[in-house]
Amino acid sequence: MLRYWTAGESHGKALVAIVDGFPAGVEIDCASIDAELLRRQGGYGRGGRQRIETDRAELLSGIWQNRTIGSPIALQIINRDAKLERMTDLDRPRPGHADLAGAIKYLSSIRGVLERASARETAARVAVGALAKLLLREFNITAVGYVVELGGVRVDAPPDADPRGMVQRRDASAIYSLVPERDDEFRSMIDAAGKAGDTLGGVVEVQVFGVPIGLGTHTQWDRKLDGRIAQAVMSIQAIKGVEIGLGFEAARRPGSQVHDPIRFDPAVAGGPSLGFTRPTNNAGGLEGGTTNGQPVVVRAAMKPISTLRKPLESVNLKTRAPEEAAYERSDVCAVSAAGVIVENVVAFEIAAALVEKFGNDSLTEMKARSELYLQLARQR
Ligand code: EPS
Repeated sequence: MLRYWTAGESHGKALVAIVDGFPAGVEIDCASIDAELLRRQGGYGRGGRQRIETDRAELLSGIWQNRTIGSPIALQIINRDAKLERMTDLDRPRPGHADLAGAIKYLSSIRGVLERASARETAARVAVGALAKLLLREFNITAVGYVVELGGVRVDAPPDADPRGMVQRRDASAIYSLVPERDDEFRSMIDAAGKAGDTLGGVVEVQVFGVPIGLGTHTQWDRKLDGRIAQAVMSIQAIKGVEIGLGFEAARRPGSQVHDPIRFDPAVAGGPSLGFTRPTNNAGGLEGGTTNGQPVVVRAAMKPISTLRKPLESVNLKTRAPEEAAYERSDVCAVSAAGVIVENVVAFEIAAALVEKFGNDSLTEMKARSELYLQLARQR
């Protein structure tokens, strides 16, 4: 079982993660983990905090001579803005944040709640996902995340089955969409929202290429891979909706325009689909909670950041009298960052499913078992 936990407050000393069940023998590439952390800090519309931090993952255990050894991997990301002890409490909860529900539930300060609820925690999840990608790389599995909608405006790209081309276009875009030519339009929207003291949300999409047929299972509800992905993605700060493949659109179409016909092409029998091709991928690579050899497609809806410079109505928790919500430094738009976070969170769930199928002791055994399985599956 591959799993992880995170710890850390937004302005505490560090963010920490422990990854348990990571197979031995995977080569560690710290630069690729830090590159993901840098991407998470970027995207047009981020706030002042990102100018203070230079996030780097320091691996503290589970590695010897640059390879994993099968032990738990502990990592930390130091917070430069570690000023928690000097920070005061808030008395007016901000609508949309965990402030009100958290302070009541824990009979505590708002500060104690917001520091852990903050999306700063996603830096740890990105580092963990980037680590999982080093395992996926060994099986030629690639995850690509990008923005498909921002502030209610869609940014559709022509379909592309080549992850490298997608990554190139996404990395050329200031908002991490696949259409950098439209950046100016979105920059202006973000600028206008910022000037108005408002914030913008959006939708991000992740495609995972090269996933073999047969990860996950139909046999038990909590092992269905679509369900696991949905839980992992929904738990990301500010995410309010998750779709797989066509998602909600599937409910609006007749079955003949939803389900992906099955064909067989011996020319691609050596690939992850074992030759079973689909002219469409409306299922988003998952049928019956199991991968079907097509790319896994996940979309997530991010609400606009809840901290507004022009605050909404709230109540002073000391007096219960109406007052404006508190304001703390924040982003105008973090949808680009959400693209990076969802990409890495989904990558982790795919890696966990891979480990579940092929074992988590060593990469060598995983590869041998994967080969044997593919060989048996081709004969099925
Ligand atoms: C974030 C760090 C935070 C916020 C943001 C995300 O830093 P600070 O509170 O010091 O400005 O910028 O968090 C939120 C907007 C939120 O709602 O949680 C980060 O590193 O991503």
